[in-house]
Amino acid sequence: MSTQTAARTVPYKEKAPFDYSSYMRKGKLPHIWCSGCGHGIVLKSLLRAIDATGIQKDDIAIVSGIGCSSRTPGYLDFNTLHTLHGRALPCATGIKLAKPKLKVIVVTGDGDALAIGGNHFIHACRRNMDLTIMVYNNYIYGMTSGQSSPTTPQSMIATTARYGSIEPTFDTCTLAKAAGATFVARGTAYHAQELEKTIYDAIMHKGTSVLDILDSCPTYYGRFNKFKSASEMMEKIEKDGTLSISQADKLPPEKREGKLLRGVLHKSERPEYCEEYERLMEKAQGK
Ligand SMILES: Cc1ncc(C[n+]2csc(CCOP(=O)(O)OP(=O)(O)O)c2C)c(N)n1
Repeated sequence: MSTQTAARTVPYKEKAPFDYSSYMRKGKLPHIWCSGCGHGIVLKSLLRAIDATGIQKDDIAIVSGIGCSSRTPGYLDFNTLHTLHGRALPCATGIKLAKPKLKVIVVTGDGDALAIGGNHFIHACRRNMDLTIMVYNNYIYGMTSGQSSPTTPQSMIATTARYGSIEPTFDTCTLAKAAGATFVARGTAYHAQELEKTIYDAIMHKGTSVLDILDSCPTYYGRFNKFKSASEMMEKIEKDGTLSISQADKLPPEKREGKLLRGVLHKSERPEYCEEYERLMEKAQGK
């Protein structure tokens, strides 16, 4: 077999490099994230997805709680709100009710969304308000130095689980679907282009969309659990530990064992909360 690259029959479609800077508050840089952290990759996928929607910056609000991932809105040139730990969703709910025309995107960590904010999370899913909830799932509390979170896998080491966590984990997607979210998907920082498409679909969905985004914290989770490098960690967890739905469909059950699925896992239609609320107000006003 020839080792030469076959002549390219279809020419590359020249694409101008994406201009992230038009969406950034450059004065807020440098960012706080450690080298090897996946949060920056997710930020870039988010910006490309927003750009593809064609929604204007002023028509978008990005809301976060507290944590490394929750620092994202501070770097972005949209309407942004950095709130309290676990309270991104109630604040986002208030914004959406007051300004239903805004596209509200919530950026939250696994600790922020599913531990201290867990109750808000299930009720946001239940209401089906048009919110895009991006859970940056790095299996740990990154900002406060690696305590275990509701997604820390069993037997893995955290600051508060020195001999391995014994707690069963939440599966963000199963939880979101059970609580009533009408769009549930999973992506990873490793599969950045696929993630961009999934974020785009989530933003375009009317109703509560939840994205479980597998991400990495090499500084704490990686170091504690003896991953040799940030890239090894990403490859083992995000690349080898997941399968796209289309890949999984072609595999026998034993080859899918232990792998998390990527892609849109659930999609349904239900009345959106703000539209229902609008109807209720009209009824109350006798219209
Ligand atoms: C009420 C309250 N409790 C605890 C904290 C401390 N705290 C700040 S960030 C954080 C965890 C962040 O973890 P996560 O949400 O998973 O985001 P990551 O930093 O991993 O991106 C905690 C416990 C706080 N700021 N406020």
